[in-house]
Amino acid sequence: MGVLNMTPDSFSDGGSYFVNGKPDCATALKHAELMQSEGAAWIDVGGESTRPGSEPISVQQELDRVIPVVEQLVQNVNCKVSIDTSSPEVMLEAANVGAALVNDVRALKRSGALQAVAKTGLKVCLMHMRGEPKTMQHKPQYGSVVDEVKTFFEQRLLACEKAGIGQEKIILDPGFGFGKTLQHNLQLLNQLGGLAVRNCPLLIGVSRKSMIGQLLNKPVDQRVYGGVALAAIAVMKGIAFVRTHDVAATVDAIKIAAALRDIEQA
Ligand code: 9MG
Repeated sequence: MGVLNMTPDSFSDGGSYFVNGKPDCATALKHAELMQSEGAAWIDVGGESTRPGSEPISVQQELDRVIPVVEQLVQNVNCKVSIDTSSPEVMLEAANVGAALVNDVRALKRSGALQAVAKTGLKVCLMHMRGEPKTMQHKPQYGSVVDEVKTFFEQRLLACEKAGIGQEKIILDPGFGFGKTLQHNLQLLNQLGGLAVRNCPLLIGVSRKSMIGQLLNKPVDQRVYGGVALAAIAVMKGIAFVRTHDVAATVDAIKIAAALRDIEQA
């Protein structure tokens, strides 16, 4: 899953698809076509930054940033389109113009979000986040991060079931870097195989994140190899989807990891 952030302030690609301070569909489309040619099966379009410390934006701002782009991608790119949002209004509009998945870092906890996904029948990725982006990295604490994420998944699956969202529609994501220290992220990575709940596939997003910076002491623009290594390890541990800014390198690595994972034992 390739990342396309229609934001001026995301930590890695913020402002990349803005021209004269405005979101630009043509630049976004070009980058999506590149990611498709590099092997992306999905493009994840987001309009609100969720980096630590980021400020929320209005629903109208979010709609203006993402809906024209989702529409263009659905019509012109041979990838499925995912909408990265927590706002029910954006979910409904994105579904209207052809999005196939809702990627929600708040796991459909915002008022009306469960109902919006149930109404559209879209697939959904439910991500674990402790707190909100503005404050989530202020000393996050857990008894056992693995147990707490798993319990969270079970609770959100129950909420989805009650809202009429079928289990076959659901992907789960432990939310690397969302209210977690480096130790928490490493514990989750180590125990990825044990996080699966009710056979739902797992997705991870690690590319260019601060855990790579902390481990390698490298700035955002030098974290590709670290992200590729994490993606390969995650695939070896059974992950089904990888969300990444670095599609070409990640696709190569995960093909090799998947071949090794799936080899029949003699
Ligand atoms: C929007 N976004 C940023 N990081 C992410 C991650 O790790 N997973 C998912 N599902 N979405 C993310």
